[in-house]
Amino acid sequence: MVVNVRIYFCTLDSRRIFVPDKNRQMIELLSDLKDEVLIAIATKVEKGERITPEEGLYLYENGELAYLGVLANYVREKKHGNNTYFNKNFHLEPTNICLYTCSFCSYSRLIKKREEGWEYTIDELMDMVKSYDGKDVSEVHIVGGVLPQYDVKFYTELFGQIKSHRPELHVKALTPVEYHYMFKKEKISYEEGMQRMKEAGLDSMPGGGAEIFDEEIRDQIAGGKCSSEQWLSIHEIWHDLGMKSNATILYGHIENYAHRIDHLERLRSLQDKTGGFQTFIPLKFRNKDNELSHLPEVSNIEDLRNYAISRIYLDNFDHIKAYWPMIGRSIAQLSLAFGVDDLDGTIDDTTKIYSMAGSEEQNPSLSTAQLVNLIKSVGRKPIERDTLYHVLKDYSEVEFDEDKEYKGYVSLPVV
Ligand code: V47
Ligand code: SF4
Repeated sequence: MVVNVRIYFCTLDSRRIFVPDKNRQMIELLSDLKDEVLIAIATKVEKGERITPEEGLYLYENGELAYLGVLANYVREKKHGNNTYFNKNFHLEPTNICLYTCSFCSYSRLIKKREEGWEYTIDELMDMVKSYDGKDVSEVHIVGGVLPQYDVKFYTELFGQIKSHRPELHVKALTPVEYHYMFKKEKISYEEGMQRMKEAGLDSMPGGGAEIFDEEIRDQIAGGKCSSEQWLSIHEIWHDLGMKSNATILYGHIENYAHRIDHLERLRSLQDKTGGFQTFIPLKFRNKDNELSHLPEVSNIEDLRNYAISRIYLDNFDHIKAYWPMIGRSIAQLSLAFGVDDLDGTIDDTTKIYSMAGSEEQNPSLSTAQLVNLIKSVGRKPIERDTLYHVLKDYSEVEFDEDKEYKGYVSLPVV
């Protein structure tokens, strides 16, 4: 499904909606909007002022899709215009066996079912890295389960070997969940541990393991693994070393809107302190084959509202990313009008976390041409970036061979 999002806004809601003008000087919202709080929030956003947690909650409870879309798109275009970023990466998943038992996780195999999972050695993982030699990828994203043998020694060795083999490949690896576990086992502080990871070749940290920060809900869905405070502390220490990381939220399970705002608020506060977060990635809970399978998944409307509120609330985050294998290509396209400016997804089928949880894309793989055309077809500008958001290539004017083939066909002379 390809949707022209601007037309979509107008036809979806017959009330008058002003898409911000080209100079982005003004945003006017629904002229017949009666709700004073929503009018006040729109005015603040237009002026670039920060909204409060109470206003954030009000948006979740009362903000209609079209209203949220206009505001989030205003912020998105003010920050990035039409630019839509993507990068080329592959995943390494050393193991899917895990000591923890997060109830939303469809991926991990408990130790007692160890034979159903995989546990790769450094040599096996390096063979996977080498299989990308000569291929146009700028990042390796490493993620997996938590097991004792995957310790400080293992990962410093792995990062070192990747860097010796391919120094320019950005290593984005692990989360506070793994780091907390391995530093505790090693009896070293977070500061020392993160310093050692940096020296070994870790370039940045992905956003996983955040789940939901509210302690009660976290305990129910992810009990036993690092606490919210520990998650935030490890990111803070990493940022203090001058390094970057991402943040996520896992939404749409047993949490409520107040928990989502609490999560966003804790991230916004830390970002005020460190400025080290690059992008925020909302992750929709998928319910296949896990202990929360009885919960229905939230609707796509709710996904778009959640992207939009994240964009409006996190005024100090540069980027909001949609993980397309999780939500599917059509919603990923639509998300570009609801605050999202970055599309992530492996160009190869190298991650199993989401397909095992019932995500839209069971074998996530898009060629560069497909990803670029997916972005172009909703009127946005595809920009390849590296992990730190340096622009590598503007694809606006690039034509791919497959596009040419198509054009050749329609331009056959009429005789
Ligand atoms: O923390 C696990 C989530 C996360 C399910 O930083 C699930 O660039 C939905 O953080 N339904 C790990 N989500 C992945 C992650 C990530 C992904 C893409 C890019 C980046 C980045 C980070 O996956 C976990 C958890 O929140 N997850 N199971 C599930 N059933
Ligand atoms: Fe383990 Fe991560 Fe799954 Fe939790 S979400 S069980 S920590 S792999």
